[in-house]
Amino acid sequence: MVQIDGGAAGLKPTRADKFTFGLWTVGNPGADQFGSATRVRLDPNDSVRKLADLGAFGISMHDDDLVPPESTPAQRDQIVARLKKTLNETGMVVSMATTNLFGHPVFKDGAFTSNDRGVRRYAIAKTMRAIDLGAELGAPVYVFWGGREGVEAMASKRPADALDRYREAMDFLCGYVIDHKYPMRFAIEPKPNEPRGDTFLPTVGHALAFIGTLEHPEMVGLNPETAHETMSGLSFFHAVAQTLWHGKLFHIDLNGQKIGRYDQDLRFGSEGVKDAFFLVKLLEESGYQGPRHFDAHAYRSEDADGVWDFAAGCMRTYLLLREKARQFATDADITAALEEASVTELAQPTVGRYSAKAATELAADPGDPAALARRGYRNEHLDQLVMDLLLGSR
Ligand code: GCO
Ligand code: MN
Ligand code: MN
Repeated sequence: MVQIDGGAAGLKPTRADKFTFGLWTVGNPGADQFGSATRVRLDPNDSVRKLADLGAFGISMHDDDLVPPESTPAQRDQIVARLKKTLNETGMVVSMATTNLFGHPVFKDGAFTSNDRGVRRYAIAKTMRAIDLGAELGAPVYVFWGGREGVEAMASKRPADALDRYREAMDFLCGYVIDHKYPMRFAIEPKPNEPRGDTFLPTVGHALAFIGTLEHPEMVGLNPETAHETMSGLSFFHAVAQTLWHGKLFHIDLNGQKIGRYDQDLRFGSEGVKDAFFLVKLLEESGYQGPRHFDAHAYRSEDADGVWDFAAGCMRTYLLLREKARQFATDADITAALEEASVTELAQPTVGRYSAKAATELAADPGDPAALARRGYRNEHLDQLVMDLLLGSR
C-alpha cells in the first residue's frame, strides 16, 4: 500500500492529479432516446482550454470527435495541427485515443464481429487510421469499447465465431502497433448491454479471461467503467481491485450509475458514494499512475455553464473522497476496528506452499470449528465508522 500524497490544499485540481475528460463527454449536446440536443456542440479546442482552466491534465477522443469523418486529408491535417497548437499552449495532453466503431450505420451488425467480412475489414482499417492519429497526438493508451459487438437475435451469431474474430482483430492491431513502433498499449472496455441487447466481453471478468488468449497479452489490459459494472449489478470497486491484481489496469472510465437503470453516465460519485469512496481509496493506495478519466456527461437540463459545473464536480468529488481516504488511514478508531475485524490477517498466508509434511501437520491439527465460529468480526461497527466518516461526523 502506498501512502496517499497530493497537495494538502486538496480540493483544487492540479495537473498532478491527472484528471482527464473525453471530448465527447463535455461535448455531449444532451440528446437522448426521446429528445433532441439541448446544447450546442463545442469546438474541441474550446473544451481543451476550458478544461485546462479547471485544472484538468488532458483529454481523450474518438477519431470522429476530432476529425469529422467526411474530412479530406488536407482538412484532417489542419484540424490536427490546430489541436496540437492548443495542447501546446495549454500544457494539456491526449491521454487516450479510440475509434468510433458504433455511430455509422455500417456497424449496425457489429464492427470486428459483424457477420459481413467486408464490414470487419473496414472496421480494422478505420482503427488503423485512428491508431495513427492517436500515435501522432502522443496517446499512450488506445481503448477498445465494442459498442456494437453483440446481438439482439441470439440465432444471428455463434458466440465462439464472434470471439475468434474479436481476437483476430486485436492480434492484428497489436501487430500493427508493434510494426510501427508506437509506444502504445491497448485497453479493452467491457460493457454488458446498450446499445446492443447483449454485448460480447460484457464484464471485467470476461475481458480478463479473453486477454489471456491473445497473441500479445502483455500489450492488452482493461479500461473498466463505473457505469458498466454497476449496470451488471456488480461492485466496480471489486472489479477494479481484481484488474489491479492482474496488473491490467491500463486506464479507467469514472462516472456515476444506479443499479438496474439504463446507461446513465452521471457525474462521478453522484451515485454509489460508498463504492466511489472505496474506489478512490483503492486507486490512490495502489500506486496506479494512469489518468483519472471521466466518461460521463452533464444532465440534459444543463446549458454550457452546467457542463463546466459537471466537469468541476467530477474532479471535486474525487478530491473530496481522496481526502476521506487519507482520513480513513489515520483515524485511530477505524484502525482499531480494522484490527478487530482481522483485516490485515487476510494478508498472511494460510498454509503456505503444498508439501506432504505440511498437509500431514494440518490434518493432525485442523482447528476446532465450534471455537472458531464463536468470535464476531464487528463489521457493523466498522461499516458505521465508514458511514460516519463519509457523512462528515468524524
Ligand atoms: C459508452 C462507453 C463509451 C466509451 C468510449 C471510448 O457507454 O458509450 O462508455 O463512452 O467509453 O466510446 O471507448
Ligand atoms: Mn459507458
Ligand atoms: Mn466508457
